[in-house]
Amino acid sequence: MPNRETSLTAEHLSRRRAATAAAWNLTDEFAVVGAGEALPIPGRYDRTYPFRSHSEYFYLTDRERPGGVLAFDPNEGWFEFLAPVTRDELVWSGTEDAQEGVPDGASDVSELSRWLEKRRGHRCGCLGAPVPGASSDAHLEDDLRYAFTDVRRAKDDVELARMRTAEEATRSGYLLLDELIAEERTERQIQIDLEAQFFRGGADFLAFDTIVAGGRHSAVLHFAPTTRPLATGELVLVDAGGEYRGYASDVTRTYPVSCGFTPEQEELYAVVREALVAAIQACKPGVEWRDVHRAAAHVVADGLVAFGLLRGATESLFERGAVSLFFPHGIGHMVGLGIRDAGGVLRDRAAPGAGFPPLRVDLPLQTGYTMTVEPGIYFIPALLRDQTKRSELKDAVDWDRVDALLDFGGIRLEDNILITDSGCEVLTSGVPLLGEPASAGKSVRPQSAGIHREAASGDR
Ligand SMILES: [Mn+2]
Repeated sequence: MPNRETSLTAEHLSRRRAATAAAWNLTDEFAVVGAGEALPIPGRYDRTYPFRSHSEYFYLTDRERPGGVLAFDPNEGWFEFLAPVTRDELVWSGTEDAQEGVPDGASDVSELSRWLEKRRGHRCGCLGAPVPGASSDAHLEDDLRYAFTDVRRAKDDVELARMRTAEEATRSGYLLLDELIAEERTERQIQIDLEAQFFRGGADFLAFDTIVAGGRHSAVLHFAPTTRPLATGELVLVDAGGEYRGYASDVTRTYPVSCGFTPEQEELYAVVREALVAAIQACKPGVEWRDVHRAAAHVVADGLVAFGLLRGATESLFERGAVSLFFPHGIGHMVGLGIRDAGGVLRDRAAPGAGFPPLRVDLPLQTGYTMTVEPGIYFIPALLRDQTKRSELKDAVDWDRVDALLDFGGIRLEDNILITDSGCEVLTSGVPLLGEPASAGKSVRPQSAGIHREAASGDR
């Protein structure tokens, strides 16, 4: 069994901090990283939204607690300032091992102002949530965040262990969907049972708001479940994931309700699945993420030509925007510490060019990166009724066919991958794709040296 130790040791923390300090390469400046404060819910007296530390703070402290500040002076090292635990807090919300005051090795956050005062006149870069009393130099802040984001991209063993725990919880929920999805059940009922199973399966939080979208709703990319019952012949798209100790999983599957796919659904499902496989096969160190997108988009283009919806050559359909009418989002994003992890666009790079949707991630992949791969084909009336597009793409799209499919909904398939030295590992291989039993996943997917797809029942 791979190392599944999900607790962060002092060594991990000092390794992360050392890598960060090296990337910052400060001489005369200093940095502060804020945890943030619990946000009051307007009008609800002392109620607050669930607190999550800023990811930049959490990565360097592993603390899920408001009010803290981690500070770094290149000549004196790291300083930790914490909001002291109060007696009231112990009475109302204290955990078993919490004690009044601040733990050894940390200072009361009220001492931060003195620490800042001592460094007055030096430039300060403020990361994480805003730090009261610190005035951030915007240029330095940008540089520090840019370097730090790069440090955070490749996952260490504790991060991966937490992600695997989250993936396992998510898998246990998805395995229930077979019985949950049925005619007359509502999106909401499915959501409730799915989320409960995530928690039973070991999740300690939801990675994001669960999407359960039946029928036409499946063409809305981030649809919130309703009490509308599912009907036979519809598609239902489920995009959901559990989280564990801050680390997320993010899986999408699309299913037929009750009696299997219609021929049109089946054909388009096969195209999306082929796009998923092609994109995953493209993932290895050094490959540009935009090229992973392009690989999936080309499969979608060819599939829609074969389906009879598009006419023309693959790359030209992509560049002219005919593909993004039906696949309007990027191929995926970085996932890990939260559902949107340290992605971003490398500096000084031009937009990827015609045909691409806005990309949240535009950089070359490296070993240790964890990404979602999530192609889709949707019939989104808001995009497909656009008269300008209709005249621009008059020859490339069979618009009569489009009109007949405006109620089709959408299909998306999403896995999470870990970039390895030789290719990638599919972290979510335990969640079955239709036509592919989870336990036999490895043998059903096209063989490729680049993909390592673990058997779901094996050692994870
Ligand atoms: Mn996603």
